[in-house]
Amino acid sequence: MAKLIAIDPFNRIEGDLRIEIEVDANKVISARSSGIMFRGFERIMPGRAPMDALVITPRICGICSGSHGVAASKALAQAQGAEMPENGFHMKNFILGTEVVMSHLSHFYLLFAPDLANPLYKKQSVYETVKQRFTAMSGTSVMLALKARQSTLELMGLVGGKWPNSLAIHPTGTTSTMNLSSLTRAIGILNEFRDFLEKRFLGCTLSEWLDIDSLDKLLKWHSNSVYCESDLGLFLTMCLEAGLDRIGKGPNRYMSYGAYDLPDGSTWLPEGYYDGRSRPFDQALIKEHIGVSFFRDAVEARHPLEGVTSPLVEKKGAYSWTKAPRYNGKTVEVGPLARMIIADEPLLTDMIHQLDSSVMTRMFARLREMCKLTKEMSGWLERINPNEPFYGAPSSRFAANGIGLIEAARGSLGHWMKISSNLIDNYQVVTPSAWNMSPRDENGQPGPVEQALTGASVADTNNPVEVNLIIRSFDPCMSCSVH
Ligand code: NFE
Ligand code: MG
Repeated sequence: MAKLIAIDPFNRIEGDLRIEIEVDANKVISARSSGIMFRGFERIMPGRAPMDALVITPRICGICSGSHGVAASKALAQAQGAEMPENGFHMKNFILGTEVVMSHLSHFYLLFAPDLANPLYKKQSVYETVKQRFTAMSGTSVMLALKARQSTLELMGLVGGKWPNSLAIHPTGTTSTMNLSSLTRAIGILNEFRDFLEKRFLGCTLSEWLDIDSLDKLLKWHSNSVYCESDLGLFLTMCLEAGLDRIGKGPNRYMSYGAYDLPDGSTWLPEGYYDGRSRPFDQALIKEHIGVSFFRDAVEARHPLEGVTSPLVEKKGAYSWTKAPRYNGKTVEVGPLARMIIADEPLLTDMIHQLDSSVMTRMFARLREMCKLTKEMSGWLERINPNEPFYGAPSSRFAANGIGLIEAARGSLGHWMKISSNLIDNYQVVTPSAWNMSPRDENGQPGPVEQALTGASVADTNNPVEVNLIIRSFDPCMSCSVH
């Protein structure tokens, strides 16, 4: 007989998540993901001056406030037709990059890896080492990662003035500036962080690691006794021995808004949609469904510019405060794996072809991105010119609506702002975790995590570690999800 298991609250994630799974003969036969609180940021915004978005929306989340700031600033810039000096691009990219790197590092060491020290994995050959390094709050690598995380916070202070909720991010650039001394300090801190990655996380240089461009080369790297003892090497051993390459298959449709705008109009990471083939991305195809979400509306699915946020606690059949965003009516996965596939990153593209989407590929994409970003960020620092402006003249005139689409740590983040008479008329936010943690849509299609859980084997229903790992591989943030 099927057994219903509710995990509520789900621990070691951002915000409050309830997961319900139905398990029959040790297999998950259905899953429900619920955002269990209403926060109402979209209700706070109407009637306010548009620039208030820079102060209010970062408060949606304690871990990705900079990302919301950058998205809001981009929406405002579009609404004003604002221009930004070159330094503004590099500063905002550096702030966003630092936040993403910090988030990926925290996710791996503080949120994800402690599950590998679960007694379920006692039989794995590296269990004792895993336990010693990754046990929550006391693992030897966890303690070093905390120190490395601290250095990313120092970087945030230097470049963004403070974190969380930097006030330096504006449509026309940043009100924080850098001089030779702060630039030198930032380069030093970034080098220290890189040192942690090379010595502890990778066991090889960043360049050696980034040169690995296929699964074959990854396995060859892993067969070297030096590398397989690094934290990443150990993680790979666990993935292969515990079968993390075979659980957590997502919808295999991926989306990225593209990110890290560059002064020449290009982006460092491309936008795109992938469903087995690369296709152009069109934001007009996004709609949010509310069929099983606690919201009232005469219309089931709307484009965010026309979005309505009207809470309805007693709604029959509803089980989540998260709306269900869909692209062209389809469930899509967002996040580092989506970004790496859409950017045609060689290692992840090969892994996805040979291994399919799984806990392992999703985690490797995130960790790959952390390393790629760390390298790229040095370049952005070098391009900052302390003798040039960081900030263009502000304006209080808003001639159009604004859409700010960026890639936050967990995936595609969009702010849609409708303006009338220089005031906000409607403000809709669609977060990465709304995409990945969404409940069913009006057509009954489960969200990506619900889908990834369905079909998973659970060895011990009293200790469903596989379920934890599948959910955590998406790095959910429910504060963002319900905003
Ligand atoms: Ni609250 Fe966030 C990121 C955003 S996830 S962490 O990354 O937006 O939905
Ligand atoms: Mg929203």
